[in-house]
Amino acid sequence: MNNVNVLTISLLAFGIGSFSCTEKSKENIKKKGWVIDFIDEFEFFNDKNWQNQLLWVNDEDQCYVRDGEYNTREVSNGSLKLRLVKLDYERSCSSNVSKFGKYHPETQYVSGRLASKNLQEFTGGRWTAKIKLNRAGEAGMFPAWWILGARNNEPPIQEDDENICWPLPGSGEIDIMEHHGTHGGHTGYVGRSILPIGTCDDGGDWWTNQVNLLSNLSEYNEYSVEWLGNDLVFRLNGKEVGRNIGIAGKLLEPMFAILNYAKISKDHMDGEWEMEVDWVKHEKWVD
Ligand SMILES: [Ca+2]
Repeated sequence: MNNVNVLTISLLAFGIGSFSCTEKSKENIKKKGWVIDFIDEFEFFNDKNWQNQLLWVNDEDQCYVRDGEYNTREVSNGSLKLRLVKLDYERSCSSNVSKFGKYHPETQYVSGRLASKNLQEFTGGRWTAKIKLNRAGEAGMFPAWWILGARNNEPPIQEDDENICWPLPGSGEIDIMEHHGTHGGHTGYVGRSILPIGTCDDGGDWWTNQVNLLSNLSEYNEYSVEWLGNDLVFRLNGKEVGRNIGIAGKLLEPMFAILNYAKISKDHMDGEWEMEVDWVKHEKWVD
């Protein structure tokens, strides 16, 4: 063997050796446990993650508007702000339609609602958002962080399979952080999964699986829901604070995230109600 061949073989051997080494280290760093498969840290508004959702539900008082109109949405300094804003006049709201085809009446209140529908949808796993409110405990406040089955038939309807009415399987609902100002005081919020009662018209049972929880709403906290075996576990800053037992399998369907600030009553309010979101993420469990 001449020197050139020895060199070639050595180089080949070295090459093969380092290739195996690379494969091995790739194998070593392959993640296990909870792995993030979606995160939005709100460095900018990413329309690959979120779209406006305009509709009228729960007889809500506000009108959802698009794209941060009236300062209802802002992404700045690494966070999302959704605001319920009082205007000094009533504006029309025919863009918000109920499931019975009724148009929202004119209103002085406008707000933002974002959904990750058809953009970021996941089955099971764990959803978390880091959220704070500028104010809490005022009559009518109804900010929420929640997830909904991807086949839900409410607007925007963009694919043929979005034809299942709330809250039947395919259109299931899990509320991760919902603050009802009239009942929640300054620290109360709820988590829950909604139980379908039977048909579309029967609606859902939202009280059986409701867990009444406490947090310092005006400071940043991490609110999660996690599929754990056949249970749904609600977490506050990583700690279990509530559990819906034996229900998780019934909600193992692709779901999208919703962030919104509603006004659930006709009560008077002044100024702005704001929900600030530092980030939203979804994680999957890898064995
Ligand atoms: Ca879809």
